[in-house]
Amino acid sequence: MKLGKFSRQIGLLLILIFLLYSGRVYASDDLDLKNYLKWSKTEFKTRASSVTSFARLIENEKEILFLGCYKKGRIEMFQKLEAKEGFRLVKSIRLDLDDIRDIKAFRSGVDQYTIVVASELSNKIQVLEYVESTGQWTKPESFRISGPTSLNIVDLNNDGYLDILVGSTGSGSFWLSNDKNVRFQKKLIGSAFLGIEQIRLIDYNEDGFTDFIGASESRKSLILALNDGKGKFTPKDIVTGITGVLDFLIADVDIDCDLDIVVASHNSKGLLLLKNDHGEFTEKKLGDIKNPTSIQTLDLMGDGNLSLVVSSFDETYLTLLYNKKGDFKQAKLEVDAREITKLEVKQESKGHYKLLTSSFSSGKFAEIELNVMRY
Ligand SMILES: [Ca+2]
Ligand SMILES: [Ca+2]
Ligand SMILES: [Ca+2]
Repeated sequence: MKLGKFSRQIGLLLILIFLLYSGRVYASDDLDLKNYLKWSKTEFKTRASSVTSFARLIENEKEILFLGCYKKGRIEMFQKLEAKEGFRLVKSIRLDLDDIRDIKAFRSGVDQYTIVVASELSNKIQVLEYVESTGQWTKPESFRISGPTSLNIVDLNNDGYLDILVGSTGSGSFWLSNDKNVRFQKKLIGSAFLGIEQIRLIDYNEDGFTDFIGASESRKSLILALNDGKGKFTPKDIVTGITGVLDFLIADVDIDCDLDIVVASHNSKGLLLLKNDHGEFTEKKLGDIKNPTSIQTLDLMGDGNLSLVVSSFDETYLTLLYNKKGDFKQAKLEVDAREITKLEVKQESKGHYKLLTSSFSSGKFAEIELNVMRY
């Protein structure tokens, strides 16, 4: 009899633990998050052991994912045709690459996508094409570049055709100029752009031409590259003494009408806000996050100000940094994650977000639906 009562108690305890665990949100401040944040997670399994990056294309209701997997180098294409559906595997291709550090994709024809892969270890950029109606892949071009780390698809010379901007850890970064038929010509950006770990696009001087900022490990700086509109760049170090950058974003996070920079670095600094003061940047540590891998913005307070969501390689949760008039309050969103390599946020509607994460150690990716209930 005693044992029966005991196991009933254990059962109740387990149910209680389960109830507490599902939808768990920790707040380290006075915000009562549980009352206005709801989330759910759906996981999808790839046929690889590791997902290092992904490219997400959104075409009305349809969503296409090209996942960069390891190892060997492999691309898996998933898609969902309607918002309420889950992702399904469509096609995959195996590449002879030692890693996939970054992957980007764009629609390059009515029936065709162009996919670009950067392999840091194989010192190679591989361009692929995928034809939807036949399900066929082709590999029209590849380029030897020393240690490519980051890719951006952007028209850099204003001819109306998308080019490929390549950040590389080697000496000098490159861009691949589109000849109007989705064939590319390699162009050196300049010897100042060396040791680049990550690149973000911005029209810094607001002249209509896309510039970029690169995080250079060898220069220990963030370098601004001003574009003359024809794909020629002038370099300028705008922040020095910055190392170990995995990701960064450029946005007005302290709400004083100028652009700041938030840096995720794998050294002891973790997450840093570089606050813009008339073009000079002052450093401030944000929250307490070990090995942050991706930073994204969303509006968690419902006031139009940008809050941050940060993934970490070491933690099983995502960190939310609530922006209260330029001050940040930290909270943990427990998503039971494993070694997140990339996080991307898509806003569905006001207060409704879909987050996508890829995992280094599980070969899975996950979609996390987040609803801010106070709207
Ligand atoms: Ca172009
Ligand atoms: Ca510009
Ligand atoms: Ca600012």
